[in-house]
Amino acid sequence: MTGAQILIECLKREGVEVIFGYPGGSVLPIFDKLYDADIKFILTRHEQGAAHAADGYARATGKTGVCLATSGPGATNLTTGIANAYMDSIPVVAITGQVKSFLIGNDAFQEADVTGVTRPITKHNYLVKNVNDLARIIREAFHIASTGRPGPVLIDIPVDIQQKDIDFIWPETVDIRGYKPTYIGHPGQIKKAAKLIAKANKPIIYAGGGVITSGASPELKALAEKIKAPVTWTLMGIGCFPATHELALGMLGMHGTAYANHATMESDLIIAVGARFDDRVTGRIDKFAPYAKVIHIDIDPSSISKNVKVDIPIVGDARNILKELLEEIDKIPDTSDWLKTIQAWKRKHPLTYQYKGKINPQYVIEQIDEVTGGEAIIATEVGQNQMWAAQWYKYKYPRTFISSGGLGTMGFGFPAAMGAKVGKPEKIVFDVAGDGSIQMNIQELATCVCNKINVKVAILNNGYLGMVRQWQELFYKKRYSYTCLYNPDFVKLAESYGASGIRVTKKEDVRPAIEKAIAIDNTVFIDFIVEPEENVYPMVPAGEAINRMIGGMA
Ligand SMILES: Cc1ncc(C[n+]2csc(CCOP(=O)(O)OP(=O)(O)O)c2C)c(N)n1
Ligand SMILES: [Mg+2]
Repeated sequence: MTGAQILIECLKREGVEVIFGYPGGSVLPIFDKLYDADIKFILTRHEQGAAHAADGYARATGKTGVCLATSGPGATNLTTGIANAYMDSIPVVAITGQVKSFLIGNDAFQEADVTGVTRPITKHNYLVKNVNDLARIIREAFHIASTGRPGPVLIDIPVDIQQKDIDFIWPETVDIRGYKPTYIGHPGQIKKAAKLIAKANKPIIYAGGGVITSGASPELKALAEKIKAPVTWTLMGIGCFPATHELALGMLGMHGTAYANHATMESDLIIAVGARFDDRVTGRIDKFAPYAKVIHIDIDPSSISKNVKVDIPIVGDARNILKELLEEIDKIPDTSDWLKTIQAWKRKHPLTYQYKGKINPQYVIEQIDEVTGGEAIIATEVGQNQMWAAQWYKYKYPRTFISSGGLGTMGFGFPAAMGAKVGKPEKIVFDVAGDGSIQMNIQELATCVCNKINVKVAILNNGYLGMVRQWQELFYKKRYSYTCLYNPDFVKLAESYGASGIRVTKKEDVRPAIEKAIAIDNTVFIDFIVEPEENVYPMVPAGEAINRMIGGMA
């Protein structure tokens, strides 16, 4: 078999159902084999779209996403998508063509040092130098991407390696020296944690994306209910605990709820599960949760005590550890006063907004929630749209909120929604978009239409790079430096691609438009003309403690 055939055979054996990608000179042998392979290939219109689609597919399904691009510009176009998956710990295998082996380092046509470029943004990467290593490398790549703390792995394959003929040997097992993630938590640490929990009066569970990755939502819910602790979550943790649950506090941090931030600051015990105390969560670090002891459950030992000093670290898989912890806890703390205080905060300081004559973006999200009954998959772009989608939709299940957390990549949402829809065709998939962000990968309209990938894009069209404008309004004396947008006619633009477009300017038309968009059997852009200078509140100004919120509690 040739290297290209080996690649396709290995992908099939790894269970790959779909590849997102774009062709070019250095991957012609692979594309020739794809021509009649029984793996679905989706031709995106930009390699960045392919990387984000593979990422969105992985987030929605829990499987490893795969993208493929040619050498040089194809590969460098993947890099934002790779960095995005890296920051959010998403399993993606990126395959790139490379110039012929003997030309590497020669400034050959379309040569880029892709393993060099992607070293700091991949969990691991490979340049295949010998075709005999190819099958082993592919197996290792899938293993590394999907185990431990997941992440993207890149395989760079020179054209001559793709063409070389050898006997195919499938490595039955994977054994990588120096890579043995810990899954089982230390029993002594789990015992200590149980003891600390028994003594707490104001515990809080702080859950992150790791809960979703490890499939630990049922155990998390069982823990919260057993010890009667309120649960707050990060942007990446959205969906890990039902937003409608009485113990739910919503998201914490810069645009978290007032009660989540106050509960965190007042708590005497933080049980952190699969979260990493990101600066958008902690705010000013030396003022963060001054009374709290911290239990930190995480599969990545390098996350522990990185930002916040941890009293009881437990390294391992969140689901395993929560199961053990649940068995270990026999004494239940008395949290009744604590829950009463929090209930009062929740009643007094809910998320709110005011109607000023134009459509409120928050209202659009509420209506999408009501129409879909909280059952849709919601992808987002980055900016205000993302925060409103995080705040106002009531997520009930893991893997239903797909958003660029760590990297904050404008242009992620639309191709990610496309990938999610490919992985979960039975679901209604929305991309909640900004008028700025949507233009960063708008070319993927063609991919959606050609492949009948039916995605609904709700553009919260405020005519601004809204989140940046909000910072300029609040911290730069309203000097709106290059944040006002001149936009195309999104309805006509969608139609020109063969998609559908709806424009909505009045509040009473919001819900019917959402219903109509869902009923249309096509990709739809809904252009919601919203209040241009609406802000996302509450807001913790950068560098402040998280209970010092604008629009929060006094
Ligand atoms: C690729 C990229 N470039 C720049 C930024 C900085 N940035 C963050 S939010 C934002 C504005 C986004 O505008 P829009 O998509 O219209 O969303 P809105 O905030 O108005 O909802 C910008 C420019 C970014 N996050 N990503
Ligand atoms: Mg905008």
